[in-house]
Amino acid sequence: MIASKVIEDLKSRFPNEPEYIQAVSEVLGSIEEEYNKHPEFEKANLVERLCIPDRIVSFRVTWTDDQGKVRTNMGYRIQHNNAIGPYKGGVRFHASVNQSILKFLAFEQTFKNSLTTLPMGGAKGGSDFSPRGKSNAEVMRFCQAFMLELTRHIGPELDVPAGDIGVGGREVGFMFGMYKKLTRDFSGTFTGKGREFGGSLIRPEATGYGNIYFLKEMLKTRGMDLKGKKVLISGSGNVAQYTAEKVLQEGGIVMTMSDSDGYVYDPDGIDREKLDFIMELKNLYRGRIREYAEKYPGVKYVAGARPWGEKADIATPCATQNELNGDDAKTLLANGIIAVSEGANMPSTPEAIEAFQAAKILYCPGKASNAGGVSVSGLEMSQNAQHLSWTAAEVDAKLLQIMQSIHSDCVKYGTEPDGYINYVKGANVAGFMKVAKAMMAQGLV
Ligand code: NDP
Ligand code: 2IT
Repeated sequence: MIASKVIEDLKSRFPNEPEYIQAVSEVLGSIEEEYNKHPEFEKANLVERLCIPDRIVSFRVTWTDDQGKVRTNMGYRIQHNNAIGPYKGGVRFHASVNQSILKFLAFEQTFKNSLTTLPMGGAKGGSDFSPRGKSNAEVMRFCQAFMLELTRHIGPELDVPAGDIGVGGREVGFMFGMYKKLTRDFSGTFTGKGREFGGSLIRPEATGYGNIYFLKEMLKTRGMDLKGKKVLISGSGNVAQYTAEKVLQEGGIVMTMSDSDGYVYDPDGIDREKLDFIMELKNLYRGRIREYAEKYPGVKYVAGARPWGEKADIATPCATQNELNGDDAKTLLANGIIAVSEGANMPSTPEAIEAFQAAKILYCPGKASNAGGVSVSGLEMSQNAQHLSWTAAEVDAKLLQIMQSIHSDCVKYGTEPDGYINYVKGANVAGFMKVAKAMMAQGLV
């Protein structure tokens, strides 16, 4: 395989899918050397079979808003690869959703799920519907309409969706309810369910907690920990909130959080009580982060910007793809950043990754550092299949163990001759090898 040739070919076949090409380019660039040690992979054209999804389902979703107007949105499910287990991955509801974004997410999910040590293939779905500004009843009607189509493509051993941007406990509840009504089956077909109906304890916390467990492992390789470290967090949704919670538990100082309108910088740090305010503001009232600056004196609110210009020790982007570019990376480095751990999927642009790696700081891609969410989803599937539930402490201990094992894999496959750990290479090679071996064993299917 010559990675650049495969990428050029994919670009000409899928010319309007920049995010998909970006994700594929990152992976192929780092697995090329390992792949070429196995001529049998090339003979089976494994590379194309791994890059192109098994199946793309797209459909129209028709629903009625509170004014009685009939509305339409697009719905999608990308079933990327099921070599190592049933398709598994989140559902995103956001106005920006399109096929390219979901293809990049499903591709990433395949490698991420492989890293978790659990038997899960990769998928992603979603819609260009945005829950922002919609009433509860509108969100319910939309979720039900979305499920009228999605239901026929999923199942506990076939494809198990979960949350992502714009899809939290409320949306999963509505979708699971409609799935159950249509199939008459109470099965573990969704993860991230409410704890009263089969949801795993610690699933809401899992992505953020896992992100910080991973960061701790990275810091340990340089004899450091989080105590007293200043941390920049972007986003204020699920991943950002529980990333902040774990940073506080580890003695770090949370300087910023954000939403799509701007960011807040709190010179005194966002402490436990202030984080509770943000959680309530975002989860209960669906408010804006600007309101934090209105409540607490001395807090700076910067509209239309991201927090990367602020001085800190650690940055963890937890909002969305391509939210941290090459210039941001240069600013962070000039301000003395020592580690970047991605809570979001592909938040750093290729230029930013290059800058972090050239400066040899600790940098980990989302497919490793944010794998805690899908890991606990996998644990939720196990609990559902056994019709039992584990305690929060049991699930948290398993999550920690999984994040530590992903870190070890990154060290194993990503350590360079000078000792620098290339987490991008480590995660991609480790994730790839397991899927590749499974695909080879299963023949041309
Ligand atoms: P939420 O919807 O809970 O929160 C998303 C946050 O990011 C909000 O603060 C939102 O602001 C902000 N945001 C969303 N889109 C944009 C944008 N285009 N520009 C700026 N800010 C934006 O989502 P999650 O916390 O679940 O997901 C965040 C990231 O983590 C995503 O990349 C997701 O793929 C990834 N992830 C999520 C996992 C999970 O378990 N939920 C697991 C692994 C990764 P606003 O409120 O203004 O929209
Ligand atoms: O990107 C992700 O890993 C998720 N949104 C979570 C997927 C899942 O199935 O829990």
